[in-house]
Amino acid sequence: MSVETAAVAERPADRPPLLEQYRLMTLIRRFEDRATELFKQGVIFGTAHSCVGQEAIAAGAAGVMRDTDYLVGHHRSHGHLIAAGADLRKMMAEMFGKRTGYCRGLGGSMHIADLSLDILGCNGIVGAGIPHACGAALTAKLRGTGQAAVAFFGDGAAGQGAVHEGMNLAATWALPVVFICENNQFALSADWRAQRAVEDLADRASGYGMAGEIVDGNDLLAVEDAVADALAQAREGHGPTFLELKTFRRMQHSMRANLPDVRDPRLVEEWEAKDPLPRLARLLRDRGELDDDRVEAVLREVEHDVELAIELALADEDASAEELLPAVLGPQRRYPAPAAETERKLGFVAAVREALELELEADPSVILIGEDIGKVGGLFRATEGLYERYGAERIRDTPLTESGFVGCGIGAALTGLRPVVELQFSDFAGVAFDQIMNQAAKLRFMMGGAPSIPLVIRMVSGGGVRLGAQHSQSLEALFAHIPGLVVAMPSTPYDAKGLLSAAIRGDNPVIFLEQKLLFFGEPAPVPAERYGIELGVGRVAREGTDVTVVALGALVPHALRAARELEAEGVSVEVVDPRTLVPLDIALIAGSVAKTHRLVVAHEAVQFCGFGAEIAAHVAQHCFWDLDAPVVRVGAAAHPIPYQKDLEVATLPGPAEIVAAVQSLFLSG
Ligand SMILES: Cc1ncc(C[n+]2csc(CCOP(=O)(O)OP(=O)(O)O)c2C)c(N)n1
Repeated sequence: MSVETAAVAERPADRPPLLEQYRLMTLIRRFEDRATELFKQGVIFGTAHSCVGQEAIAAGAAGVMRDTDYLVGHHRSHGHLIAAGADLRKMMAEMFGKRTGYCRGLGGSMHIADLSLDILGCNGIVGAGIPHACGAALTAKLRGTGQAAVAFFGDGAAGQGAVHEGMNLAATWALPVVFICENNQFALSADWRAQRAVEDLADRASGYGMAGEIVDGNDLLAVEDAVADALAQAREGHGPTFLELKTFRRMQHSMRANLPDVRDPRLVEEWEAKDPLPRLARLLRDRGELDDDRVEAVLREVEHDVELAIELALADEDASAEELLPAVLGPQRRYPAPAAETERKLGFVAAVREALELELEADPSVILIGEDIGKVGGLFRATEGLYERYGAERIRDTPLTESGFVGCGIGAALTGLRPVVELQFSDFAGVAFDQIMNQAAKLRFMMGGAPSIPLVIRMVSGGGVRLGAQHSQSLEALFAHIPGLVVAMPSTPYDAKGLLSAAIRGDNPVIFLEQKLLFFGEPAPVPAERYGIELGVGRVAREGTDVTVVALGALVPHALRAARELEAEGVSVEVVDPRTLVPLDIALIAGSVAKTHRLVVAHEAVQFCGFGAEIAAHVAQHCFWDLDAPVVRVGAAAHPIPYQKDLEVATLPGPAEIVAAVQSLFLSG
């Protein structure tokens, strides 16, 4: 009896019959071969990646996963999707750019997801899905559902920061995740042998403090056993496992196949002989479960399934432009105004804290994630006391791993939690930027506008406290430039509480900017009750008739001071606070300009390419005939924030700059 035949004898009865696994692997191969042909014919475009040669991994993992386990794929995931039960027609339709595709033609091959099957998506950014799997596993753990997350990635991805961060986070929090590294030996042209100093990638597992195992990825039975064991460990609370599945990519890197294949032909030949499909066929023949007729019959069946999917998908309607904008952000919710005026006063940070507390109280799916937010209560004390009240599970202190925990928040948001992630300074967004820009902002769109991503990323922003160039930036324009992010920038304690509450209750990723200078402002009235302010609705902070000053965040109090000074000169200033930059209440701004005929836009951020340019351009184009003078911008000079006190003060615009800007309008008018 061969080793494999012996393994079959011990194979648990609850696994899919081997013949079914053979059929599944044949189906995946047929799908990939036909997709490759269709790519060459120009029916599929862009890029797509064949998993031929790696089918045993997809079938083996799916064979032992529960239907409810979360699956996170990568760019080479057609096999994982098919094995998890994805609809072939919708997959083909997606690759054809049809509106019946999984992502309505907005995502393409690399972004197919099916949340109804707990397939959380694939990824065009190598390694980026790993933290999402951690977030899904966190949801499962906190809810005690017994689900686990399985994340696939390649040997190339194993070098990515997001992978390291995700693995460390998963091990630290003992999350139920199985990390499946499909070591197909090449990352595009990069031979894995030249990409690491460890003997095997799974050696890294011990460095994270998790179990690691090297598995023959072309042996279906070995894959099933390894993944089943890892899933059992995960479900029993023993945390994640790193499985390195040795395999080989039989085809070129992508279906486009436009690059030279640098792989040694002898290696290609060697692994051709180890192809998992004939290998399983041999085993089945040895056991008398497969013969030529059955092979033919299976081929005919899968050909029929794939051809039918292609035929139906080809007849479907193309993706339509009407789908585009609604897919970017979910609708904003409206909230009733607080019942009564109040005399009670809070500072800015206390108002933020109160919003967090009320949302934690109202909704058990709200959790907070960030560095030093627990016992310390956050660097600026916005989470003070929440750890004591809501405990370590919901107020989650993290390792220093911004990319890891922002990505974890995304995965948690995709699976039903409402995470509020704190970045201590908006400057640190740089190390989490892929998760913000390519993941949080784009997942809804790339998945066809379907999923909600209720994720709030709070960031302390701006200068004024001598923290230097890397802790003082105002980066709102950067975020506002990325479709798919709501950007909130409150200027009062009242707005901070109401906007944050709305951000947490809403269905979109929100960048919530808390400007440091506002922390030192006078306490102001804030109702004690839970209330929300619709994101996208600005306010007139002060009425006036001669000039409109649109001010952002910390510049609102400066603009109000400037307005008081200018009043003494007989100039009546209207101060408009947009409160959110995305969505932007442009109607409020345009209405004010129609009344005052003059506009100054002021923000703390660098003026060059700042958000003020967007407002100025809009008004210049759409309100031109209302203007009696050019639009003037106030912002910081184009250099990083300096440390030295006088230099920092001189860099940040204040009331004097706004006064001067307003005066210049009347001189030129
Ligand atoms: C962050 C990032 N870097 C580079 C690329 C370009 N790229 C796409 S796939 C790929 C190779 C990935 O190799 P691996 O993770 O081993 O997966 P495989 O393609 O072998 O399945 C590269 C370099 C990318 N998409 N994302």
